[in-house]
Amino acid sequence: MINAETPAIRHNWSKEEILGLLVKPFNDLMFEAQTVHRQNFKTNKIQLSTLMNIKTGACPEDCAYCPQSAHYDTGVKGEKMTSIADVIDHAKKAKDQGANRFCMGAAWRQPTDKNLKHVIDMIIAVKNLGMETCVTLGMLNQEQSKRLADAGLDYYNHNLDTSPEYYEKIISTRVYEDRLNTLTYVRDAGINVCSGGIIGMGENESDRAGLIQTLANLPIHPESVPINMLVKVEGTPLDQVSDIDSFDFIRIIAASRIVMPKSYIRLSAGRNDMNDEMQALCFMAGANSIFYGEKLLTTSNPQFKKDQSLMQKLGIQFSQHEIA
Ligand code: SAM
Ligand code: DTB
Ligand code: SF4
Repeated sequence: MINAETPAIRHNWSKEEILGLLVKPFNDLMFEAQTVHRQNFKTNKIQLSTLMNIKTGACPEDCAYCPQSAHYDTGVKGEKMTSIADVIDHAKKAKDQGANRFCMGAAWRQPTDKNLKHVIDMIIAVKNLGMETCVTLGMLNQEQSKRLADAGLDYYNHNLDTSPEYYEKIISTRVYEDRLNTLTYVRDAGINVCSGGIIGMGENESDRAGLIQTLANLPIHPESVPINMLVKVEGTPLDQVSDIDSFDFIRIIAASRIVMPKSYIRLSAGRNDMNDEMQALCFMAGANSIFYGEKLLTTSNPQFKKDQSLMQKLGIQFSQHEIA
């Protein structure tokens, strides 16, 4: 622990302040982020979430990054919902490998009430294995959020994805306000909020700052903030977008850590395109969670063994008790 006064949690960040963080000399930014990290979390420990797609493809939404949208020809076929037995199998394997949270995703705009009943059965089955649960099912209304809370759901993932201004360049089938409303219903129902975004979709520096600012100025910070690096999938409108500079991505992690000091910052999609050194710098910048398991939803993620070896090299432990 660094012996410094812990600054108050703020919800009034200006875009200029966040842009100011993003252009600091790299080492100064890293030092500040690591200091904030050590004031709020145990060092050398990360939280592990394993993902499973419980409903693949044929999604009516047109999110320009997404291989599961029915609007693009990506080779991902629409499938029926998976069975509970399959979910239990995957969750057991994830637990055996050391994950403490199991996240189930569905390619829906919004679940129907019948869909939700199946998901609730899955949540109960995974909780019975002693794991934390997270689901990401698209937009929810108040009533659906309450049903999930009553089932004992621990986290709901719903990403803001980008800045309010850039959003309409990425999705036309819903508006930013819809996303914010879902986050409000989830928060009000008493479920932990998991919300972050994607970097590398052709957005500019101001959009990146705008995403972090919107997350940091929510009335309560999301407990979990996934920062995804775009996985470019052939057939999506973004498959030819230019690569993001690695240092710019690491800076986003550091700025997120500084403005949301008590949130878990998850180094999310895109790790297969990062070398060990880049990931190590992301952990130094304050990332303390990863998606752990060979697959994300439809694309690949590092093998369990590869992550275990990286954590060993870095002296990082998998733990459920990371709060200082
Ligand atoms: N359909 C639901 C929804 O959109 O909320 C849940 C599943 S959706 C695939 C969950 C999140 O995955 C998206 O909000 C987005 O942030 C992320 N995602 C999807 N495709 C991605 C890609 N190609 N690269 C990085 N992140 C991606
Ligand atoms: C999140 O922020 N990233 C995850 C999870 N939440 C659901 C999904 C990443 C998906 C990457 C593309 C794919 O595998 O389809
Ligand atoms: Fe559908 Fe979610 Fe993909 Fe958008 S991100 S197309 S809502 S699965």
